[in-house]
Amino acid sequence: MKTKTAMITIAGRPNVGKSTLTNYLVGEKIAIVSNKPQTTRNRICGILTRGDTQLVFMDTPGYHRARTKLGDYMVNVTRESIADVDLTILVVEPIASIGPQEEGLIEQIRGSHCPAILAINKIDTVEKDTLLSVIACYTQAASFDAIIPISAKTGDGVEDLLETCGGYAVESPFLFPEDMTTDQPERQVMAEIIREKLLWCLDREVPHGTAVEITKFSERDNGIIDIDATIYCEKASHKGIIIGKNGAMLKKISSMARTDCEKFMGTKVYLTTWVKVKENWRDSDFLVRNFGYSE
Ligand SMILES: Nc1nc2c(ncn2[C@@H]2O[C@H](COP(=O)(O)OP(=O)(O)OP(=O)(O)O)[C@@H](O)[C@H]2O)c(=O)[nH]1
Ligand SMILES: [Mg+2]
Repeated sequence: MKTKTAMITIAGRPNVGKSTLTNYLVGEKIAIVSNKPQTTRNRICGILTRGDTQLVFMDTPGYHRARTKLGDYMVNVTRESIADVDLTILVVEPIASIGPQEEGLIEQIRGSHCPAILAINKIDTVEKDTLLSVIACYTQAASFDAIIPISAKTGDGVEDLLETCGGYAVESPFLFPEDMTTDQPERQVMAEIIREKLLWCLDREVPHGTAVEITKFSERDNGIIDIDATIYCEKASHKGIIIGKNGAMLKKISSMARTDCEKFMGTKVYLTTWVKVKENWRDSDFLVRNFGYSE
């Protein structure tokens, strides 16, 4: 069988729904999602193989003005992911005005000389008139190969998007096994699941200043998996918030995380969590790298 593949970058400002879209495209939850900006910190690869075509989607951190070393890293990941791919999907909110983040990304896409399409997401939240004005606004601003309105939440338009993506596939052997949906090691998925629950349960700077390290990941003879995880935060006061009164918050976070870890692993998981402080780690080159945020 002659096979085809395409490397496709999914870019956009924070919180537009890139990770939600990635999950919908590959049909499995492989990227964490939250209602807070800057959820994704690394390039997350999502793979979809259908018939003779393999599409490799790269979910990227939301493009923003970096204020920490971690932010610098995230913005760099996005920048590098746009260069040299078969296609970039720029995901935007259904808003008829173009912000500096979109302008910056459009500029980079242009510089890459790679094809790009626009996905206007969250169309489940707007009226048709608004959508038309968004389309008009972006049509004027840049020349995309296609503009496709979608809802990553309901799946509306996603099949259209997939079909369009397929058109950019080029003859090549498959890059990953056919049943693979992500290239992330299981450990990393577990750490990300815990970070997602931190984002869901905590407010303001607290979850943004966390990093999760899996210190133990082992399987018993009966299939049960033991996971030890350390949650790092930036301040002693944050540690108190994460643990909560009588440990209630940490218990809630761990229990939510365990449910998802079990779903992903397909087996029973024992999860033990600790909280430690690493003062302002997001501004330390060494610690940012140490927590896995490096090329
Ligand atoms: N109503 C609606 N909400 C959506 C849709 N897509 C995503 N969302 C919501 O938008 C929020 C952000 O989604 P994410 O997928 O985490 O966004 P992201 O672009 O990956 O964000 P970063 O990783 O921070 O850059 C979440 O609350 C999602 O549930 C959509 O099509 N419709
Ligand atoms: Mg994301």
